[in-house]
Amino acid sequence: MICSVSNIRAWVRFLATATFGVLLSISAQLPIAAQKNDNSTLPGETPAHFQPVTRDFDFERRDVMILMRDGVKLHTVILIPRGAKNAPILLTRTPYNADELVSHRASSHLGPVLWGYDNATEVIVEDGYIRVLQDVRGKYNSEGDYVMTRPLHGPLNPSPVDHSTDTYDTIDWLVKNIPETNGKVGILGISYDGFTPLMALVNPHPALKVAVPMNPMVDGWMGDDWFHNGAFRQQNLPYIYEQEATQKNEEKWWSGVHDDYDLYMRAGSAGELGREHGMEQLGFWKKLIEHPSYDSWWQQQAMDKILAAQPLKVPTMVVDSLWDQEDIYGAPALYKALKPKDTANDKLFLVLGPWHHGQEIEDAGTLGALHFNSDTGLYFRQEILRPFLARYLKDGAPQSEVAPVNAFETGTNRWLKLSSWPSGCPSGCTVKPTPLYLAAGLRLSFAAPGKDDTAYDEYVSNPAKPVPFRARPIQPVGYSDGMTWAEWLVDDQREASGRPDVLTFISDELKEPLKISGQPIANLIASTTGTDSDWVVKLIDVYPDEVAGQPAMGGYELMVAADIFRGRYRESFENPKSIPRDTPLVYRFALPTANHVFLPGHKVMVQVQSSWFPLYDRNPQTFVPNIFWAKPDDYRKATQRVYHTPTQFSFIELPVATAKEK
Ligand code: PG9
Repeated sequence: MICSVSNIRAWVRFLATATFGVLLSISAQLPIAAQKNDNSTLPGETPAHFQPVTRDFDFERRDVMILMRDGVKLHTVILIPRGAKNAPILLTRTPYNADELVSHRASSHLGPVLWGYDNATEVIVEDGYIRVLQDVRGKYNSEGDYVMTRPLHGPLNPSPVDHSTDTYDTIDWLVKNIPETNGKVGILGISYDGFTPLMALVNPHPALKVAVPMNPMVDGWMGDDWFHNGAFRQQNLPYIYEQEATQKNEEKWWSGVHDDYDLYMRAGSAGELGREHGMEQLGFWKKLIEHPSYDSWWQQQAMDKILAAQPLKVPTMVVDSLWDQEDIYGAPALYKALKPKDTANDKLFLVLGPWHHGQEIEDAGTLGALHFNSDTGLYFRQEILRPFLARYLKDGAPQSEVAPVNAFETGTNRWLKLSSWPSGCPSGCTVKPTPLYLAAGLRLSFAAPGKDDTAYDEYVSNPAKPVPFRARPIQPVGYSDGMTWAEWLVDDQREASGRPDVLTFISDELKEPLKISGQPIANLIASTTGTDSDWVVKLIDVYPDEVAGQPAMGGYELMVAADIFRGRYRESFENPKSIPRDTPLVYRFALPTANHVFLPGHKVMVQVQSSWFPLYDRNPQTFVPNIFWAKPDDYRKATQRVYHTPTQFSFIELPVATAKEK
C-alpha cells in the first residue's frame, strides 16, 4: 500500500468523522433534558434541508419524479422561464446526469445554467422554451434498471417498458402537469441523447410535435460507437466501465500509462483488457463480447431498421457532423432509411455540418487546424434549428421555410440549401458514381489501369507494431480541457503517408474543382498472406505546399472520408469467414458521407493500411472464432497486396457532383 501525507490526512479525517458520528448517535439516544444540560456539544451549522432563495432568478426549477407505467419513477428537472404562458416544452432524456446538464454555472439566469452539452442554449432561452431534462431509468437519480441503449420491448427486452413507453409516459405527465405549457413538446439531444429521440418516434405521444436527433447512435455495429464494419472500437472500454459499474458513474476507469497505445498493446486483446478490469461483471460488456458479428441481436436494435418499419408521423430533423468521431454512421443512415416514407417531402429534414461529434451546439468556427470563416454552430442554431422548432412548437409562429437539407460544403466553406440528399447543388446536380483508380506507381487516376502496369503494390502489416490512428502519445477518449479526441478525424495524415506499412496513392494537381456529395465507396482488390485482415481506406485532400494566410495548412493531408473494414465480413456481416491466403478478393465498403470540394491546386490521396490502433482492436491476421479472445500467438505479420491490373482493379467510387446542364 502506498502511504503518503495525503493518505495519512485522509485517515485522520476518517477517524475524526467516525468518532464524531458515534458521539452523535449516542447523544441522539440521551434524554432531551440530559442533552440540554450538556454544554459540551457544538450543534452542527448545516440545516437538514437548505431552501435556496431564487425569487430573483429568471427561471423556476422544479424537480419531480414522474411515474412510469411499471411503477418506476424517473427524475426530471423542469426549468420554466419566469412568467411563461403557453410555452412549448423541449425535452431531453439522458444517461449523463440531468442535474449536471442544467448546472453548467451557478447563475440566476437560464442561459449560463444551460450552456453546454445538449442545450442549444440561445434558442431555448431567447424563444422562451420550457426546458426539461430527465435521467433515463437506472441512471443518476432515476429509479429502475439501466440497460445500455435499452432495446424496444420485444425479443431483446421482455419487460413492458422501453424508451418509447418512458417517453410517452413522461410527455403525458408534462402536458398535464405544467400549467405554463401550450401542450406542444419537442425532443432533442446529441449522441445517446440523440438515440432517445429516435425511440420517442416509435408510437409517439400525440403531443410530440417535433424531434431533433443530433449525432444519434443508430447502429452500434455498422458504424457508430461500438464497431465499424466489424472492427471493435476498444477505446470505448472506459465508457462502458464507468457507465455501467455504478448508477452515478462514481467508479472511474484506471490506467497505469500515459499513452493508450501502450495500454492496449500490453493487454493483447480487448477481451483481456476487459478481464483485467473486472468487466465481466457488467451486463453490456458480457453481451458485447458474445456478439462480435452482426447477428440478430445487433440487427434487431438498429434504429434505422426499426424506424423504417414505422409510420413517419413526427417532423424530424436529423443532424449529422461530417467529422463525427463517434457516431458518423447514424444520421445519414437514418435519413436514407426514412426518406422513402416522407412522401409529401414535409416531415424529414437533414443538416450536414463541418463538426466533430456534438459541435453544433458549440462555437464551430474552427475544427482542429481547419477554419470555416464563420461560426457554423451559431448559424445552425439561429438560422436552421430555431425556425424549425418554432414552426412546429410555437403558437402563431411565422411558418418560415426551412430547406429540407442544409448542407455545409467543406473546402469552399459555405452553406447550401438543398431539396434532397445526396444532391450537391442548390440548382440541382447530377451525382455520378465515378471510379478513381489506385494505379501503378502509387498514382490515383480517373483512367483504368493499362495492361503493362505492375500488378500490385504491397506492404507488411505487423500486429506487433500497429499503425497509430493519431500521433503518440495517444490520449483516451474524452472532452476535458487539453483533450483533443474530438478532433482526430481532421488530424494531418502526413505521418501515416510516410510509413512503410501504409500505401499512399496520389493524384496529379487538380486543375478544376472536384466536388463529391454522398458516400465514397472503397472497392479494393487485395490479398493477404494471413487468414484474416483489416483494411483501412482513407480519402484525403492534400493542400498545396503553401497556403496563403494559413501557413499551418501548407501540404496538409485532410481526411475527407475514411473507415475500417474487417476482412472476415467480406461476404456476410453475420457469418464471418476466414480469408484464403494469397488470393486477391474484393473488399467493397462505403465510407462516411462527405460534401466536399477538392479545390484547384490540391491533390487527392488515398491511403490503405491494415490497423488503426488503438482506437480499433488489432486484427490478429490469423482467423480465430472471436477476436476478443485472440491469443498472443495468433497475432502474425502478413504481406498485404493491393491490385491494379486491367481485370483486378482497385478504386474508390467517388460520388462526383456536377451542376446540371441548363
Ligand atoms: N457516443 C456516445 C454514446 C452513444 C450511445 C451509446 C454509447 C455511447 C455519446 O456521446 O453519448
